[in-house]
Amino acid sequence: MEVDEIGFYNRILDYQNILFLCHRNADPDAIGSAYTLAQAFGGIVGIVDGCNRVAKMLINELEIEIVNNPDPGDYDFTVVVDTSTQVQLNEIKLGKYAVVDHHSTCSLKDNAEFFLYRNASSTAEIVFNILECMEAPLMRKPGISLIAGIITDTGNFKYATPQSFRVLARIIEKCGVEYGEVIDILSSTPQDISMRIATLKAAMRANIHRIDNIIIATSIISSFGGSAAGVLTHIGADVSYVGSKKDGIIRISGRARRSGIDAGVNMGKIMEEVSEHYNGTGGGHDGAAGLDVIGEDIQDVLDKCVGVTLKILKNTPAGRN
Ligand SMILES: [Mn+2]
Repeated sequence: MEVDEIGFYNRILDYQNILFLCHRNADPDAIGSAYTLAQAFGGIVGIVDGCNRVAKMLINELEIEIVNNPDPGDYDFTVVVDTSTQVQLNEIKLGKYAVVDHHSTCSLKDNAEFFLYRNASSTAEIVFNILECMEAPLMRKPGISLIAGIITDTGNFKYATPQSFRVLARIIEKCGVEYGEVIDILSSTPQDISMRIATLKAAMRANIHRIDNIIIATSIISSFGGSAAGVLTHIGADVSYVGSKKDGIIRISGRARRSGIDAGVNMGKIMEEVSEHYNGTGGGHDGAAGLDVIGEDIQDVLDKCVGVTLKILKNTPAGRN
């Protein structure tokens, strides 16, 4: 059942001992949203299969208590945060659960007791709106975590909407945190040396496809595909796809710059379409998305991504400029 912010908090209040569960490789949006909800309603933040570099920093800096690979059976209720598919929770068995999410394709909501979906640029914005509806205060640490979630999920405001800025301003007013404090925390995150090497390799091995003024870059590395895809769009690609393979699962991370999005590219939709072709799962946002499929040939999946992208670009006026 779909609920609004008020419906969401009224229902949550019925439960105690709640697990606020993040998607695998949890990012600051997932951690910040889960942490803020756990602080407001009582409960604990759960993560499956670790979290990303910036999220780890946030957990240390804010001393967020987390439980690794929790069993939802140990809790009265689970709230799945910032997560759209069961695959993103690995094979964890959910009992009764609710969902709060901002991904346009969210299959988890089908079996949820209730769900709150908003077309927002981050789950953090939705969580803040829940708190505002409750007229609940926002403490410093949850405030910092929500701001970090908005900054990272909007790609440093590249994909921000007017609403992202409005919510950010209200969070700053409410929790008394300086925006610069959060920037300091985020920028002090050291970059892992293996990540820097992977990113350089991705650039070195990149294949480039050009259609008029749009450049699509693809590459294959063994890990850090998401950051590498981001870097490829920073150094010149309008659209990038980086593939890697682990335990027979091919994972592709895709990124698009504003120029790519304006030319008609929607990474979330492309990843969904390509993943369906291979009976896998995929999705995400306009500018950042990913897919997981079972298979052997990474290049074949990358070629399919490029094929779908070219088809879109050929059919839109911007792509023919
Ligand atoms: Mn998110």
